[in-house]
Amino acid sequence: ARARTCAAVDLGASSGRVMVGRVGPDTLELTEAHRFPNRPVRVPEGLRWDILGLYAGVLDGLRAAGQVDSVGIDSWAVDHGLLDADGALLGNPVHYRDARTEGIAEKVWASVPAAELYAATGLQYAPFNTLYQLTAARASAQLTSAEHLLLIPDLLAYWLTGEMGTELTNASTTQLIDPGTRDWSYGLAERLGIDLRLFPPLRRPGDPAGTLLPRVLDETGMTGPVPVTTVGSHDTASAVAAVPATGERFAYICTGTWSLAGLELDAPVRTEASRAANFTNELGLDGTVRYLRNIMGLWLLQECVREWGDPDLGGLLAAAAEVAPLRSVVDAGDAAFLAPGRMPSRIADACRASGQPVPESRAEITRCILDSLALAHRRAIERAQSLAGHPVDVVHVVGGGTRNELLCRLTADACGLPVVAGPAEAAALGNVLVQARAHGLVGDRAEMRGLVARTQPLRRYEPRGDTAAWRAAEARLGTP
Ligand code: ADP
Ligand code: LRH
Repeated sequence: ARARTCAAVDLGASSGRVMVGRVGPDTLELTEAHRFPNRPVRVPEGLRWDILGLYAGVLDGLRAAGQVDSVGIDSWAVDHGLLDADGALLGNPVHYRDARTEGIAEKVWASVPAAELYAATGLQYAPFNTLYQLTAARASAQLTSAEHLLLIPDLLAYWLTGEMGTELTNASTTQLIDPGTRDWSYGLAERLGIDLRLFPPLRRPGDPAGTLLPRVLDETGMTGPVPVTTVGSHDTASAVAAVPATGERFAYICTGTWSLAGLELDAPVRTEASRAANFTNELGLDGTVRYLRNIMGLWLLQECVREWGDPDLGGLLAAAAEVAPLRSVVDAGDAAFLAPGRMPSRIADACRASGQPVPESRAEITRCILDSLALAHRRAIERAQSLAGHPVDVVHVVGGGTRNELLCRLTADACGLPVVAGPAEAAALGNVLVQARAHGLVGDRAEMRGLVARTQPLRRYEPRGDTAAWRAAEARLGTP
């Protein structure tokens, strides 16, 4: 059978990579062409993405990939570049961890109550939702003079092709989309004074997104035409597309900088109970909804490791495995952990405040983080099932965190369900598969997932013991 070569540009908050996928009806092979760090930069006005550095990494990666049949791009959500009337970028995109959105939500809720926002958009409250970022920037010189707003993957696609669009799965994280109509929430935007004309027209996974510009072909050593194909450009949408589930009764956890834990549904859940539990309804492929909760994820560990001067991760995890379990836990869903800096002492403070032993050694702090993540996974998956009325028998863990065996094992124990871990590069695989599908090489979602399950190494963790200890730890944290 035919097979084709698709390049996946996948930018995570901690690293960017260009992966090369060889895909056919019975083939799915992924190799890494290039990986580069994603290091945000603090300047006097705040925390910024080094977007030119990332774009240079993308070009290096495409050159290393060699000639390909198609290119797709996904990245972290909500962030964007503002462009002037000439199509030039106005400044470095603001990082979603920047402090500019502090106190902004309360202002928005004064004109549109939080319950009404949730009913209209189904989106969780997170301070960084694009809606709040745009409100924070309202009077800024950049936003006032901007003619176009491009979400990060759409900005890179524009630089590669010269064509502008707004990809739907990522647009759903702006909090300006109605998950029922899967179109802009026009009335809401008008009430909030957000000009939707900044966004170029919506495009959907599978749509063509132009071809590489002659200059880009030159720089990457490719021969044109090379199409850019729209994928689920939100990295989480791409990752969920590659979850190797074989039925409907599954939950997923996308573990990387974040843990995104929840379900794939046919329709959004916009009940008051769902809002109170801060579950989000992001849009996925083929009319699906990603019903999930954002958990701080391995960010907590990344920030500690950074503060400790980058010790070897393997050694740290081995030591953490020897520490007594569930001594102290923190609420890994708490937005208090969003900002960078001083993470070990912030974790110690949270343990002290809840009357638990304060973790002191690096191994103890690491164990506290992993126990806390597993506990947050348990809570999200349990709540998602009851709020959506959708029971599951298995938890699929995908993303970089699948390389952390202790985390996978603790997650199985905490959930009291088997965990199937892998693939680690789920977002890149989902990206490649959607390109392949647009080019007629694979069939529907179930077929894409079947192909991942047949071809990628997966590891199964059976739950050990009962979940009593986890329920007791949960009680120490209160209700959320
Ligand atoms: P993102 O896409 O958000 O940048 P990734 O999915 O690449 O994140 O996951 C990165 C995380 O995966 C790291 O922070 C680290 O905790 C974990 N990780 C990566 N490699 C390993 C490894 N060899 N052992 C344990 N954990 C790992
Ligand atoms: C993960 C992710 C997540 C968003 C966050 C901003 O990379 O896209 O789904 O909530 O970044």
